[in-house]
Order: sequence, then C-alpha cells, then structure tokens
Amino acid sequence: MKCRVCRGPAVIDIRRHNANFCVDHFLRLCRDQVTKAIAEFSMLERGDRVLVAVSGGKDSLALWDLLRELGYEADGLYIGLGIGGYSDRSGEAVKAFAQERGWPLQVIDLRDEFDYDVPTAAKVTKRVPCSACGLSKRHLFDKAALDGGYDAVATGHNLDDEAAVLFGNTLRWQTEYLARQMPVLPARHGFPRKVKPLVSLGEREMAAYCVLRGIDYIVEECPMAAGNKHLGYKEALNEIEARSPGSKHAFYFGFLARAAERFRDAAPDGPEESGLGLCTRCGAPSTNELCAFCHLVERSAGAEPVVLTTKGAR
Ligand code: Q46
Ligand code: ZN
Ligand code: ZN
Repeated sequence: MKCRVCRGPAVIDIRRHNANFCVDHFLRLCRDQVTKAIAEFSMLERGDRVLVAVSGGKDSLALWDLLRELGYEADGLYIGLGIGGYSDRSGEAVKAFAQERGWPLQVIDLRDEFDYDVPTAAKVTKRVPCSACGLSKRHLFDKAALDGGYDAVATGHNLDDEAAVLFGNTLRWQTEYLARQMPVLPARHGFPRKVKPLVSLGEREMAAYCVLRGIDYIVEECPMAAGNKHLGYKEALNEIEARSPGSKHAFYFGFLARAAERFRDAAPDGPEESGLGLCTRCGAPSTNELCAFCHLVERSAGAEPVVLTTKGAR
C-alpha cells in the first residue's frame, strides 16, 4: 500500500477517495478538508474565537486539535451530564487532553450547578434521555458562547453523523429539520453561530486522526444511545457505503448543493420574526415566561436521582 501523494508507505486507505495515504499526507488531508469546509460554507474567519463543544470522544477532541492547528483561538466547553461512569470517564479524558496541552477548558456539571442530571431529567419528563440531554447542551453551549464573547460554537459532527440525520429526516420528510440541516447556522438574536467543520470527514478517519496525533479519546459510547434510531440509520448507510463507496458523501453534499435551498421556507421563524420574548429567569429567547431549559431545571432539580446500572437507567 503506497501513499497516493508521495509513494511512501501508506497507513490508511480511504475508499471514498479510492486512495491510500501515509501519516503526513493523511493528516494534511484532514486539515485540508476542514479548511475547505470552513471556506465553502463561510463557517469561520481568521481570528475568530471559537468555543468547541467537547465530549471526550474522538470527533470533538480531533476538532479542537484541528482548529488549533489551523490557527483559530479555540477553547473547549465540557458539560458533565451525570450519565454514570460514562460521564466520569469522558470528563477525565477531556480534562487530561486540555491540561496536557494547556488549552482553556470550561466545565459545567449539571448536578453541581443545576441539581439534576440527564437520566433523572429523562425520568421526570418521561421523554427519551437524548431529548433532555440535547436541550441542556444546546442551551448551555449557546449561553457560554454569548457570555464568553465567542464568535461561534463548533461541534464535532462528522460526515457519518450528518448523513445519518439527513437519512432519518428524509425518510420521514421532516421538512422543518431538513431546513436547518446545514453545516453552518448563522448567529441570530440570542443565539451564536453554529458550525460543523468535520462534515466532510468520516468516523473512521476521525479515529485514525486521533491515533496518529496521540489523542487519548474515550472509545466507549454513551449508554443512553443504545437502540436510538440514529444508530440504525448509521448502520443502514454503512451497508450501502460498503457496497458503493462514496454514497454517504454524495447523499449529504448532493443534498446541500441541490436540495437544501428548497426547504428553506420550512424553517421555523427565528426569534425576531416570531416576536419571542425573553425567559424571565435566564434571559434566553423564549415564547413562554420560562425557556425550555429553565422549565426542565424547574421540573428536574431536586428529584430523586436515577441510579444507572451498566445497562442504563433503572
Ligand atoms: S450524550 Fe446525550 Fe448523546 Fe447520550 S444522552 Fe443522547 S444526546 S446519546 S450525543
Ligand atoms: Zn505521503
Ligand atoms: Zn431560561
């Protein structure tokens, strides 16, 4: 196996590109793909301050590393979700990563700061854990970015993630979600810009990137994800990709180039158009007196904590 660029010994094959790469040229490929995505979708500008949402997994740590390599002032934000040992281990991985490099990391622990955690909120609200989790993360990332004067929040969603979400939204023609499925969401009143610089890199490439850069990430997946639809869509797409390399990329980027625009009108109104007020407790845009996050805290704080077994919530 030889590197397509220098003919030296290759360490990875990327079937989508029908090519093999040595360590240096693979790392360069990752940086080039991120640079290209940032420019193509106008995600960031030189000198932007970026808040990276880090979970301890390969994608978010690789993203933080890549943005720093590319010269952005990128700081990390980790949210302790209280998902048993998984959260303990992911928190440790993120803190060790940041400490070794001396990069600024902000940590918000739901239990310490708001007196609830994701499994308890899921039980109280009788919704799937990912719903309370997603709501909490979005709110806290937005708030931290605005309070800290950051230009954008960056998340580690990769090509596999985005193709799987698109697949699910298309299967059920969820047009309001399709309208928002862009690699960049511009800042709106009360919300910072959101960017996904890894959209053209796959899961396997991100794992290889971490190994080659010496990034110690946690391989373990969140136990609450087991059985969610997203994983099923990923598996289905992996089967298609194995038979026809490049399908995921064609599906996702074809959507962006040729279809996304058609769904623009299905996007729910922004706060300006819908005349949103402000949450009386935290000041976030909201149609009600309390925003969805403060409402969640109101319901979950102080509830008897759910104890996790290795299989999940009891
Ligand atoms: S952390 Fe949270 Fe994910 Fe776990 S509970 Fe669901 S949303 S699966 S990215
Ligand atoms: Zn090479
Ligand atoms: Zn609020």
